[in-house]
Amino acid sequence: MTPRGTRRDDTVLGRARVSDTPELEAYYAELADREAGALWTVANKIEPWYPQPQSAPVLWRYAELRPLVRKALDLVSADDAGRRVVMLVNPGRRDVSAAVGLLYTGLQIMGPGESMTAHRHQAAALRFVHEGTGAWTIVDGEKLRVGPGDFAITPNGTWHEHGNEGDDGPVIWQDGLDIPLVNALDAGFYEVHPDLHQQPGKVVNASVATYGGNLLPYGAEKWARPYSPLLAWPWEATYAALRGLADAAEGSPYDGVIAEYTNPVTGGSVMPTMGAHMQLLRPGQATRAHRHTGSVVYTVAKGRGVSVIAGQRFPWRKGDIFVVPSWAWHEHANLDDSDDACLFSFDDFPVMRSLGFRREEAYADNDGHQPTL
Ligand code: GTQ
Repeated sequence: MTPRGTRRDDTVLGRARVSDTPELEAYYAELADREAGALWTVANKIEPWYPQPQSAPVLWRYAELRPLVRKALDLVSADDAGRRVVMLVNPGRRDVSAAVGLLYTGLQIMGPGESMTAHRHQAAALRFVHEGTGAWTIVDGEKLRVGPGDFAITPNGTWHEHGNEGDDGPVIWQDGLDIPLVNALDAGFYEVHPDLHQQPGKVVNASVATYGGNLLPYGAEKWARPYSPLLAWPWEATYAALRGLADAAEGSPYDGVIAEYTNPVTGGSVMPTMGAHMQLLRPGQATRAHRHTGSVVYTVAKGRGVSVIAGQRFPWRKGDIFVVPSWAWHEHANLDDSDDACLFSFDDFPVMRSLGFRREEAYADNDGHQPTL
């Protein structure tokens, strides 16, 4: 990424350009003694010309993570750990346990027959299932059964507990949470369920039955919460929708055939702090580069390809997870000439939009493609 404000930028009128002198250094020390400081010593840093993310682009290979995640099964019980999760930590964001920007992600593993107690917290969560059958989660009393490729949400403040009722091996799903955002705003709360477990309603995947058919059911206008009443999106329907969309529409020059998981009542993002998308790259398709404010965590749902992020090439295959920091140039390519590739992603775009921070730019040079390092 381009280094912060070049010397030329910083000599522009209106930017701080004060050199240290012994008098000034003594003065800074006096200010520091009183928990104060001179703005001009930090102005160019705290008001950059454009975003300067601490996060680096990173790709985590599923083939490398999977054995490590499975190892945790023998090392800690799910209940002792609370949640048995291997988190993915950006080298520039270790201090806040973020994968990128203010987004957290991790791989959670549950052995056959395991279950954990219920809790709720200020942070919102989402799940994308990597492998295994028998996974379930109960979200505010609704039991959801989820399998590979399924997407589910745990909106902030909802009670949730998870388990694996299958008998043929562990389940690995990916958690995405806005924990670093909640902590950055000093707004975190956490509660254990008074009975340790919820009493689930009788109908499994009730919200999918109610809202999952592209029809707005009677009474939907009464839904007044700031998140989607639909809590899960099965892979088969999502993939079929993307295939249909690919037949009917051109898609985005930057993302291929892309669609957002939405709140069926408002058409908006599934939760107020995090959005999620599924995108399909046609066989051999290579998109053009763009950049935007907002951080994104991608998971390869299908196929193999490569993404170029801030000039760096990241080849990927199914299960791999990679991140695009805010304002980093990025483009994606499907390296298979006969099959499509799919990328699941979640992001902080709803936060960017609601605060008026959304900006986007196309990469103009070189036919829309970055030169790679
Ligand atoms: O499922 O409740 O990966 O609270 C991190 C924190 C999962 C969860 C995580 C959590 C959860």
